[in-house]
Amino acid sequence: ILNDACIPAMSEVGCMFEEGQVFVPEMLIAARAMQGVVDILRPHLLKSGAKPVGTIIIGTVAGDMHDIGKNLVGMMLEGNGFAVIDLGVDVAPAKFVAAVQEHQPALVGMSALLTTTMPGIKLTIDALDKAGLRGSVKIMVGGAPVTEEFARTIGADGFAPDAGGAARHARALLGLT
Ligand code: B1M
Repeated sequence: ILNDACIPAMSEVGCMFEEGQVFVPEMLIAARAMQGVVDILRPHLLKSGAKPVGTIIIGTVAGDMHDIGKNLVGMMLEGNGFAVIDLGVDVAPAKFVAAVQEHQPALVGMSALLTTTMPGIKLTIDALDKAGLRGSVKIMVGGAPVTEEFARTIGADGFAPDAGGAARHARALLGLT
């Protein structure tokens, strides 16, 4: 349902926005419709039977309000046995740092949907580094404009193009394959 219908439909909405055929209110309507679908699918996505295997903190970086993809990633991670702490959207580097200090997760996942907010991922990695926490967590990044090459350039440990890939990659990064 997500891969064959909802996600392609969202891409179509994005293209129409780029072409000036629809505007922010229509994008919001599309986002609400998708959230409605996700709410219905949630119990099915979470069915897995896996035991808790570690804690992961996720969030959308500073300045960025997009959360549908991040929420899906969170659900897939939960479905794969992780305890997920979701910091929400517009998460400043200092908030990621405080959450890592408090919860001591195995992995931090960051989402960015805007080219203008992608640098926020690097700023967060730098802040974790400065706080002496970079060595204690793996970092995975994603979001429509984020690429594997970008992830490598900014010093992340991993990148995943979609929610299913994020769950698989998180397990691999933590040696749980
Ligand atoms: Co926005 N928006 N938006 N928007 N919006 C995009 C991203 C855009 C590409 C549309 C376009 O122009 N074609 C464009 C960005 C252009 C750019 O940066 N180059 C854009 C813009 C410009 C804007 C505003 C600036 C518009 C304005 O106000 N003028 C504004 C910015 C607000 C802000 O954040 N500060 C804005 C606002 C909004 C809404 C609020 C209206 C709404 C978001 C609602 C919400 O999220 N609650 C919205 C929407 C819906 C979109 C599009 C249409 C759809 C995004 C989406 O939900 N996709 C989007 C167009 C597009 O992406 N084609 C667009 C479905 C979702 C399942 O996919 O998020 O990519 P995605 O997540 C995937 C993967 O990327 C991956 O897994 C997910 C599941 O498969 N993934 C990860 C995501 N995070 C991951 C993390 C991981 C691993 C994988 O590891 C941790």
